[in-house]
Order: sequence, then structure tokens, then C-alpha cells
Amino acid sequence: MTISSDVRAVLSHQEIELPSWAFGNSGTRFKVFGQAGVPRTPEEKIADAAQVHRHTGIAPSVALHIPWDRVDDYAALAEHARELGVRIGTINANVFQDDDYRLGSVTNPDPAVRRKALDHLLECVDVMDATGSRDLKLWFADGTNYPGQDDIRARQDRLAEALAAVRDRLGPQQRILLEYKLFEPAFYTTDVPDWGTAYAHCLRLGEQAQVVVDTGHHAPGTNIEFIVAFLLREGRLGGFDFNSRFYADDDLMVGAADPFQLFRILHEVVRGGGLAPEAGIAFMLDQCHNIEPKIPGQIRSVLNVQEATAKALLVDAHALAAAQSAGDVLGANAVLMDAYNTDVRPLLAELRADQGLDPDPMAAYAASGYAEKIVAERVGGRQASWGA
Ligand code: PSV
Ligand code: MN
Ligand code: MN
Repeated sequence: MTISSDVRAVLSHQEIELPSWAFGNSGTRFKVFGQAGVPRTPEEKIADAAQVHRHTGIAPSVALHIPWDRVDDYAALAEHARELGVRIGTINANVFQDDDYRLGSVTNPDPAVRRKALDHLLECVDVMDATGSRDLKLWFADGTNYPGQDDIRARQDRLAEALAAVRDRLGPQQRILLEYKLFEPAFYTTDVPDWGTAYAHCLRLGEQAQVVVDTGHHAPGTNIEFIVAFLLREGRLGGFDFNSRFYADDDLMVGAADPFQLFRILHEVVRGGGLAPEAGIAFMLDQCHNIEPKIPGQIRSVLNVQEATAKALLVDAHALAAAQSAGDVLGANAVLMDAYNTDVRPLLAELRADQGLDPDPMAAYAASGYAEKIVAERVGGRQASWGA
């Protein structure tokens, strides 16, 4: 099978953003298993991300999480990234790891805590100014555990007020990406639990606010591709936090639990024109590699997204539209399944070879000696969330 020049062009400009925190030690609340060679500093996390880009060719940016990646000089950190052939991407705020946030951050009943949380969000925009980042990703752990604990409506008012203050601070090219999650750590109400809530806040905020879909943040059985299609159609899909899940917010490697779901999501992205750079969709990973090695885990994840994208691009749009308008249920389904069942790995290996990359990124990394080097050089690597 040959790959059309259109498909090849789209695949060769695809970009997937890596999370700095994927490279640090991580675990569950039961145990964090330390791994030899993990980064000790944000600079080393960026170096590991650059290694993933070196082998895949499609991971040119790395997201930071503040304060996990706090440094004195963010412009210098951005320069460090550039020297390694990557750039700093989305800035993730963190208003969930401080004792003050026991009852919430921007929705906390105490105005002093709300002010502290808002100050952090504004500080993150300062970081964006220094790094040249476009997107501020906001996820709030805010919510309640018990009926009656706080007023649901008042918390929405407080949330809206904080979001508007952040929006007012953005530069013209900057955006808020508002992330939702069904539950956890709050177990009764969550203040941004679903795409509808996020979408409603974004509508009020205006054009510079978009919804981000973390694929691990829904109730089991939720049709995520419908959400993607809807948001894209409304011009409100800002990006993805890709990962996969079997149960809740498992943060496993994207495409591992349900590659077919990933394909269905990417089919809607292709259908809605979301792969075009001007669509401005941020394709990010949000994962932890608790038991598997981290850099190969990221390489595998990038390849999984790339494979699903290639399959989505192979869908015969004309045949699909013809079958759909003829009411040919089985025929339309077969068009999708034909694309999904295509083994795109040879096509992607060929594409990499044409780009001067090793056709097999996993093997190339294993042979590179980088893993041995970081184990020898880095002693005392840190937990992903250290310093928060
Ligand atoms: C919350 O579960 C989340 O998905 C948000 O994106 C956080 O920033 C991230 O995880 C932390 O890993
Ligand atoms: Mn996320
Ligand atoms: Mn999550």
C-alpha cells in the first residue's frame, strides 16, 4: 500500500506535546517506585523530552507544570529547550497541592485562599510570557465531599470570577484551556466535572478560552468522540490530554487500553479539520509511567497517537459519505473498519526513513546509549511532583 502525498504531508507536520511530569518518578497513593536515571531538574526533564523528539520527529514541545518545574529564569529554560531542539509548550497551573486548598482553590469559601490561587494562575501567565507559551491549562481539583458542604451555585460564581480575571491578563495570542474531570479528589461535587460545564464557562469567557479533553476524565462508557465532534464543530476544542484508562483516571499510555477509541477520536478530529495547524488544537500527553521505563513509555505513546492518526487519515471520506447518504449502515461501518484494520506501521516506518529518522524509534532509543548515560550521570532523581 502506498501513502498519498496529502496523508504524508499531514503526518509529517503532526506535533504531539510531552508532559514534563511523565519523566519523573510517579506512582499511586500506595507507592512511588523510583527508577534509576530519572531527571533531577526541569532542565533534565526537557532533555529527556528532546530525546523522545529525536527518535520520533513529532514531539517538538514539552509542557511544564508549575511549581513542579519552578526555575528562577524561565526565559533561560526556554533557551535550554531550544538548544536541545524542542520548545516549551503549555503551562499547567497547580492549585491542588497546598494545605490552603483543602476546601478548594478558586472556589474556596475563604476570599484569601481564592486570592492566593488566582495569584498563582496569574503568575503562570507571567511564565508563559517568558517562555513564549500560547496555552495555560487549568484543571481544578475543587469540589465537595458531602452534600451541604458548600453552595454549588456560589462556587460556580467564584470560579467564573477567577477565570475572567485570568482571561483579562492574557496576551492577544494566549489562551485558557479549561480541563474538566468527573471526580477525584472531590467525591460528591466537582466544580468543573464535565465538558458542558467547561464549555459554558468558555462561552462566557470569549474566544480565548477553549475546552481541553483529557481522555481519562469521563464516566466509563462515555462517548468521547461525540464530545470531540461537538466541541470542534463549535470551535471550542482547545486540545487533548491523551492517556488511557481501564477504570478511572489511570493515566496509562494512550492507545494501550482502547486503541479503537483513540482511532474514533482521531477520526472526528480529521473530520472536523482539527489536524490543520490553524485549528490550533494542542495534542498533549498527560501520563505517568509508574512501572515501565519513562522515555520508551513516551516514545510508545507518541507512536500510538501517530498510528491512530494515520488510520484516521486513511478513512475513505468519499466512500463513507456515499454510504452514509445512501443509508448503507453496514457499508459505512465497513469503510471505518477498513481504515482501522489497516496495518500502518510499514507506512510510518517509510515516512520516518524519508525524514532521516530511524524507522524503528523504540529500537533506536534502546541502541542510543541514552538510558545507560542518564543512569550513570543522574543520582537522586526526583518525584514528578517534587517541589510542589
Ligand atoms: C488531573 O487529573 C490532571 O489530568 C490535570 O491535567 C493535571 O494537571 C494533571 O492531571 C496532573 O498530572
Ligand atoms: Mn489532564
Ligand atoms: Mn487526570
